[in-house]
Amino acid sequence: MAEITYRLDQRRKVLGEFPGPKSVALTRRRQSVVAAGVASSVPVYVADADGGIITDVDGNSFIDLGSGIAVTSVGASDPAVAGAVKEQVEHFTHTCFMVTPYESYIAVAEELNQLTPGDHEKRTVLFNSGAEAVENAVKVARLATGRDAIVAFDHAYHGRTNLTMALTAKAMPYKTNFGPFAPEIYRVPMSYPYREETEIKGEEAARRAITMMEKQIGADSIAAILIEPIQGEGGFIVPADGFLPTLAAWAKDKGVVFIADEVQSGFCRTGEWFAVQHEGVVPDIITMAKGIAGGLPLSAVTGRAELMDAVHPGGLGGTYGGNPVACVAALAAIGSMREYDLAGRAQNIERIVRGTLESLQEQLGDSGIIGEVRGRGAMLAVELVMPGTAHTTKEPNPDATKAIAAACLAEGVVILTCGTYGNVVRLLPPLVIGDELLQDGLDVLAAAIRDANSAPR
Ligand code: PLZ
Repeated sequence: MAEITYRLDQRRKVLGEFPGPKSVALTRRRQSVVAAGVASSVPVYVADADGGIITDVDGNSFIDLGSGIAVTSVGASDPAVAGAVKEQVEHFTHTCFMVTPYESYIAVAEELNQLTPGDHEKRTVLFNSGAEAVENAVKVARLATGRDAIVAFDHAYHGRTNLTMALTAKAMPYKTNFGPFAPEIYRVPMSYPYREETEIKGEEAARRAITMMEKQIGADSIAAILIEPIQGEGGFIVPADGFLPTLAAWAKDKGVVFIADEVQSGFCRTGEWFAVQHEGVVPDIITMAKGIAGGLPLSAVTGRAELMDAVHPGGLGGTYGGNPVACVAALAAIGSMREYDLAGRAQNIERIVRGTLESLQEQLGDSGIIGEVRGRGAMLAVELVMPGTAHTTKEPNPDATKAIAAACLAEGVVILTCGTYGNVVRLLPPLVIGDELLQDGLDVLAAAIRDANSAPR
């Protein structure tokens, strides 16, 4: 396997003042010009980024355990991506694939048709964002089936456009006061093993959702089931084994399109190319974005040829969809994933992270604040609960979660939170991060969790 080389020193460094004066000045400048609705979780401004490091305008170096929300899996300045982009922009930045098409779009479609699960005939269409991919997967499913209803799950996140807000579960900050929402969206229970009242197998959890679909919507009215195989924003929820395969089998039987939203979980993140592969599930349609193009905005919908090609010519598209710069970046990023075996590296990241966090959980014991350590590959999380509730009420602990993220940041570690209850710390390091740097970041996280655990209550 090829060795990864880095351009920036792969070490954490936080200077005295934090945030530094240049970042403080930029925050002030921003406040009078940037809309308040777009918030940033970290109060520093980026100067450079490479491998597992982000540097800021004041000379601090942070360990990146977020990858810009699971995007820069190959790093934020992968030489192959950077080279391909440079070369492309010197020729043409855009012509619009719907006007004067180009080869790289076709090459991305070839890659995705081959990489996504299942050996059936497939077709691909490209867009810019994850939300746009989800919107278009829904368009295809509705048109191909002639049905209206779309089923989404508790804790789901699918985007911020009107249709994808409707598909997203959490009100604040995503939906509150942004309605009215798109109609014909139905929500059914997810399999969330840690929070089930009594232990329930994946198949039973799927039956619970299926009964609801059959009784409250009617199978014949359902165009598609849309699901994140591992839920992202909702809390890195891994459904119980058997949940996804049971739903997929039911969908197949009822002529319901099974859409896997792999916007966050795709492209080696979970230790496989796609998270559905852990359970051998073959979706009819798969939505992709984030990790696909090394940081360039690109998204894709790949699906069964007969569904995708049901749409009339001109029915799908958009000015920038499959922009040529983003397409060559995707081809380069996918190349790097293969060259450096990033799926294998994600599995290695899981071993290292679990080694640290599971032993910490054991040390803190049943009365500690770690409710659960979960996830797959390099999509891992810690769910935090109130002291003494880990095995009883499992009362969420969003305050500790915020305190831990802030403590990590002050020590030079960028870490993200998520979860319906705001009580999950999630780890999404670039897959190219070095073992030592990752361990340093984890040690900082472990210390922050310990501190929160022993903080006065
Ligand atoms: N589907 C599964 O995770 C984006 C959103 C962050 P876009 N997740 C990060 C935020 O607060 O906006 C996401 C996802 C899944 C769809 C999306 C939407 O992708 O590229 O943000 O539109």
